[in-house]
Amino acid sequence: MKILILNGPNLNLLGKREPKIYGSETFEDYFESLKEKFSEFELEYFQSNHEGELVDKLHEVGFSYEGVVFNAGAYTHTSVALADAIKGIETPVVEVHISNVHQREEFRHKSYLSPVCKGVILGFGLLVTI
Ligand code: CA2
Repeated sequence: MKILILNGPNLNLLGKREPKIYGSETFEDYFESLKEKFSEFELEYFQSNHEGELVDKLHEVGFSYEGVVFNAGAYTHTSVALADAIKGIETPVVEVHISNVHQREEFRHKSYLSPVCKGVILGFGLLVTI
């Protein structure tokens, strides 16, 4: 089962800045623990700060992978292009956020992606447990 973990802008800074909001673990270390914990899945990780590259990646995997776990970062609150891309592919996409965006600024309460995603998970930090 192929699953893509897709991260958007600034998430390459995880573990390096703002530890109070986003924790102190780098995504690369976190990804290693995910691969160990979920060894029955074929996990792939891709991060980009560029909207078009995220669209391209969704198109690339969106007819062959079983799922995408997508933290679109700030594009969540702005991107019609990403919403259209999610709507246009067959693979189900789950929207995730590390922080509880509803406890934060008003502009983070709006998601263009939630209506076209299979589900939404937010506010649990980088939790590996199921
Ligand atoms: O809580 C989340 O996962 C967010 O998607 C993170 C985005 C933010 O714009 C969304 O509203 C909620 C920001 C990602 C920035 O990540 C950083 C990590 C470390 C240091 C600085 C930024």
